Amino acid sequence: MTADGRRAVLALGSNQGDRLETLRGAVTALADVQGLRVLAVSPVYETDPVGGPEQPDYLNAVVLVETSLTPRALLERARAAEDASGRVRDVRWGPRTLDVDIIAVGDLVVSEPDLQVPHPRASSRAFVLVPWRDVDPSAALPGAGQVTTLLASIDVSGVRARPDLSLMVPR
Ligand code: A4P
Ligand code: MG
Repeated sequence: MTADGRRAVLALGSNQGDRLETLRGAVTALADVQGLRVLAVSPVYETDPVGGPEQPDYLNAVVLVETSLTPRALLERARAAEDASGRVRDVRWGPRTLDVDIIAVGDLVVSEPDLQVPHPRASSRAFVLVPWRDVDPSAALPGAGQVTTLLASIDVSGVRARPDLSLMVPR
């Protein structure tokens, strides 16, 4: 499917249920969205939970897409993928079957109560930046700088490669 438009970066996280299957389902769900094409999927990392209550480790990955959708339409699709994974929304930063965060959409800036793009916490989150650098070593977070530079000043010790787990770009 073609989807002329902007490059966008989506971050996936799961720490409940069959985490890998959930991430696979999310990539498939995103690939099925009209007006969105999956360009690349990062390696999978197992990560220490950041914030929230005590909770299990996450699997995290990043998906690069090309999309003609607006950030708001992307948010709707992201929420649909979260809901399809059986996610229940209770505690902020609490455990979840699936979290899909919109990290960046081209150079767009959105600042609304329920949608901020670029994602306001991405610049300090190793579980986003490490897999993002893997799929795009020259990536930059609009307003914050090069991903490699951001990574040089944060702790990445809670982010562990899981080369035994992998996601694929759907055909
Ligand atoms: N929202 C606003 N901007 C965005 C955006 N750019 N992308 C709003 C996605 N959502 C955005 O999110 C709450 C609301 O944020 C959404 O309804 C949407 O309107 P949520 O997913 O329902 O709840 P949440 O994820 O608990 O809150 P939040 O603030 O999105 O948390 P984060 O920042 O997503 O952090 N530790 C590890 N190791 N790995 C993780 O993946 N994830 C989180 C969640 C915490 N700790 C983690 C991980
Ligand atoms: Mg979220």
